Amino acid sequence: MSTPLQKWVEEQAKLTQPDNIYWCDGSEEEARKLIDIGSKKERIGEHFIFQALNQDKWPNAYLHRSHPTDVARTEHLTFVCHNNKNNSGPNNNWMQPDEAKKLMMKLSAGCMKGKTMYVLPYTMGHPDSPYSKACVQLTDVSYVAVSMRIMTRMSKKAIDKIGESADFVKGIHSVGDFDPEKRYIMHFPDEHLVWSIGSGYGGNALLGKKCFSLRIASWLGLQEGWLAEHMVILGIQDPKGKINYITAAMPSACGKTNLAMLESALPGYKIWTIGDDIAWLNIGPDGRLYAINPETGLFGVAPGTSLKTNPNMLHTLKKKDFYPTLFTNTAFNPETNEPWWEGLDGPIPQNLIDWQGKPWNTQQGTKAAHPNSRFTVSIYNSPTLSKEFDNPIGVPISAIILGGKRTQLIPLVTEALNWQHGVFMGVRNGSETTAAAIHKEGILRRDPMAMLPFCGYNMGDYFQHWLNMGKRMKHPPKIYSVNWFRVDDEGKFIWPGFGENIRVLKWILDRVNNKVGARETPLGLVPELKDLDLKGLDIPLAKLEKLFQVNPLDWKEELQDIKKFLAKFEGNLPQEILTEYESLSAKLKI
Ligand code: GTP
Ligand code: SPV
Ligand code: MN
Repeated sequence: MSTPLQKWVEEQAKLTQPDNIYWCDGSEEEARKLIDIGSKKERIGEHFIFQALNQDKWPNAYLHRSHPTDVARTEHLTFVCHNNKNNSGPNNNWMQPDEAKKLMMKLSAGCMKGKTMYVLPYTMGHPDSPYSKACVQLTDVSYVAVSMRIMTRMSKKAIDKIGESADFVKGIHSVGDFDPEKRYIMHFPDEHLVWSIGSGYGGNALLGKKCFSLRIASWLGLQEGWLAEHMVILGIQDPKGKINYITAAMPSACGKTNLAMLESALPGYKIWTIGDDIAWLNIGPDGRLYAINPETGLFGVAPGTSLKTNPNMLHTLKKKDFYPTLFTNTAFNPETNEPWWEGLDGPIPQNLIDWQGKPWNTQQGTKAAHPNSRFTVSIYNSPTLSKEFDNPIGVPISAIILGGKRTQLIPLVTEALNWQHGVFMGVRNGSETTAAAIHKEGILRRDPMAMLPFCGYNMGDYFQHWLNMGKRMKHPPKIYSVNWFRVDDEGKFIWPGFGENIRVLKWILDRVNNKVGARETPLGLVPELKDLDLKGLDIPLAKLEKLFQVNPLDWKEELQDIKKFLAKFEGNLPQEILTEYESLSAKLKI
């Protein structure tokens, strides 16, 4: 007798027609075998899937070059297919589920011919955690199988957990022929199913990540009373050794990975990493909010990563004794057999090969590494890994930070007056767009809680869910907005960022622990400059003041933009959000 899982795999094999089916067990030996296959047999275009890098300098590291059109998430090809269109909301593309399935069946028929179907059993969250979920993904490319082994807990334990049940999280993935016209990432929230074709890129292809752990999980969270969020989780240790845990939501490529592994510029403070991208938040029996990171890997942006900006990441990437680390679409130095990207320490090497495998011409003004080139590395390699990482119930959260890339208007840090005010802060969150998704860079887009591309249901209902969660907590975390990216009149960042961000975190801890006061502005509470530890920094007073400036005249356009955005959710927008909007307008006297 076959189990529902086996039957499901057989059914998919009938449709996609692979030459072989291979059930992965997540072992190290198996990963070696997959790397070997990807280095010698499987190709994308003219390149093998994996190319071994300098093993002395970058132990167990491999370079992967994607199809040239397949370099970032494709939000316009991503659909959330609820039966009722309104449940998907104005924030998602929608297709009627039967119609979406018909389309996917057509595109998938025979798509694995001549290939191996890898069956990947994994859990998101520690298998012993009451919050973890058992999942199975199918894929037809070794790159995705190896990446999933780094990013998730892939093992037979997931199969044991599923047992005879038909209730497991299903992912069907094929790179198809990489045709961007036939590329779809389809979500079926009520069936716990993600079906993706035509892309091998992270968020489109590692289906445990954004597709399940945010889009589907956020929908589960709405029904079951928890939150799935695009957030970092970290512990901040103070000079007395006390550790407070916080989370931070920031849109893609806005600094989460850097914050999660921050090397403190203040003596006595230390950061402990729990997660750099996704948090699942549950209310504990003590009325506090607890966070787990469902992932086990870091899929981080390479450009800008250096010993200066993120030394802990460089140590993570170079650590011996774990297997393996992948670099995707970075440049390559053929003389030393090393990966390279813009912003890496040292002089720019001569004769670089660009991310597409062609000699890099410095005159052309192109980047050698793709701006969204990434590394995939195990979080267990990180020297800053928290000892609570595998704690099945997670860590209690004292503060939630909401951030984005705003060159104007938004102060370095602002504390919300209460939970509802903080939720509104998150709702009006915006960011200037980056290279992590395919769209024009540098344009302001509203991105509530950094979840706009990842909320698997109507965001109006999502705002209400946040408000409800606040009411259920006896000790809700305080909420803060941060912005590392405000610029001066010359367009230069005022705040040094990176390791110096600890100064802002210290103020947040001091507030959480009732050690300092604050100054009220129309937006909320900001630090008195005397309470912000600026020792050793050399920022002129006028610029410091600019970091916290709230000029009501500048806010006119911003308020109009917020209002326009809120109007999209009419019919599902909670009254409390409108009340907060009116209150902000009144405070700014606009
Ligand atoms: P995703 O993985 O896409 O979700 O991105 P992320 O939010 O983890 O972003 P990440 O930490 O990788 O940072 C993205 C870019 O922002 C990199 O180029 C960093 O160098 C830059 N960055 C990060 N922190 C700071 C900061 O404090 N100040 C400035 N100016 N830049 C920063
Ligand atoms: C992001 O874009 O927010 C990422 C990378 O973290 S991806 O896995 O593609 O979503
Ligand atoms: Mn992300």
